[in-house]
Amino acid sequence: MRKFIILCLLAGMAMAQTPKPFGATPTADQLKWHNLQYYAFVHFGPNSFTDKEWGDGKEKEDVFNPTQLDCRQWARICKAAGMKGIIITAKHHDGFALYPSKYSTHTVRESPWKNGKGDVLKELSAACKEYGLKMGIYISPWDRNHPTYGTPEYNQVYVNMLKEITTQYGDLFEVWFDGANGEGPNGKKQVYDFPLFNKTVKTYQPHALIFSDAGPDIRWVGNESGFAGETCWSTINGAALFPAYDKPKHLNVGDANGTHWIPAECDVSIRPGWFYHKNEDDKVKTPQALMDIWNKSVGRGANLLLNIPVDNRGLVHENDAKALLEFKKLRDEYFSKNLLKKGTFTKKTGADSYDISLNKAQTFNCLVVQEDIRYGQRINEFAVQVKENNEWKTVATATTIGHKRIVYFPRVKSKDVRIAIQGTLAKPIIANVELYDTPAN
Ligand code: FUL
Repeated sequence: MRKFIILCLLAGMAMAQTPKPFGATPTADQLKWHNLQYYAFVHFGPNSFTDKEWGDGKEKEDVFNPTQLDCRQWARICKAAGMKGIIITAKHHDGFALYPSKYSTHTVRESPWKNGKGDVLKELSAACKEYGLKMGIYISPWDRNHPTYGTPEYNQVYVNMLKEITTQYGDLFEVWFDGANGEGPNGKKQVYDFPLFNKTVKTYQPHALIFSDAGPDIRWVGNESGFAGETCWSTINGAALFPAYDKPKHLNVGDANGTHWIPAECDVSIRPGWFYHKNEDDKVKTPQALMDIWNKSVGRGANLLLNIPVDNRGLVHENDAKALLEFKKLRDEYFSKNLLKKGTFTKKTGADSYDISLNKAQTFNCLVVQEDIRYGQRINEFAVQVKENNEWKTVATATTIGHKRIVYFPRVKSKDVRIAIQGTLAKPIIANVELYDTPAN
């Protein structure tokens, strides 16, 4: 009996400690996705050889002939750069498939590469496995080559290709549906059957998250510069969205207390173009520019999908590799010495503040904070304060937090830091706080 009473008491305590979720919350797969934060996009195909961004679908298969294609090199560099996965253009708007699809005659099989015996997706899948990276697929619904494009039959062709892709290359973490919808070879536009496309992905890869302008799992951030809104909600009123949604500002910011959890993903290229162009070899973004993108994507609660235009040899170009690795080094300089290590501080959580007391005064200029998004996104306004001469002084203010917020302020020396929560939709739940002295200012 006594044992029973103790058990009941413990169960009661556990229940009392578990907060109630507020509003829309992420699924288990979305939670895992948030933690990835940073992964690569690879645009590769005939355009990498013809110096185009959008092929017209009439390119001869002969143009695709990389002489040194090495997916292990891509994976090695992405891994060393701190990325968690690679999403590849299995098929871009020109319709050329990087794998030998049964449903097209415009593929690697018809190209001279490896005498038509090659399969880029197969090589990438093996390389990702070897380097512990996740793999994702971009497969453009717009197809400027396929003879059925613009007819209802094409939706089935596309579904067949989706099935090939989702069943032949192991686990996929993300499937990327581009919103572009132009004319095909017969001059007609396609009416896409997105519900059927989504169903196909979920049937064969139940854990893969679907990206499109409208989700259902991940939304476009509304620009190709890599910047999430300064206020950025992972929640949005999902019923208003559709593929090729024309309100980028809405996608950029989301909706406070929105009906659906559809977090933003920032896609941006390390060069001006998505595909490789020799004349952009000296236009690779600098580590500092990439840091700015990091702060405005990951630092605003979104994920960063950074594109690397693999070159016409089939390799990540030396200049891109250099920038990626230097950016990793820079991020480590910023974020490897968290001043809030275990045992160096005490904390006190109140209804509207989170107070940290360091064991001794420290110099810092950056605070990283995360909400416990399992219970929803709640905070919409907060200030970072430090105690100086026994008085709290505000050094920075910001709006939303969500998965992560990175806040910079002029360097200060103090023993006491406070996150003063000034606006919430529900009782705030902070999961993690970090403090850094970064090279930012
Ligand atoms: C756009 C496409 O039209 C571009 O070519 C590129 O693939 C980009 C990521 O998405 O909608």
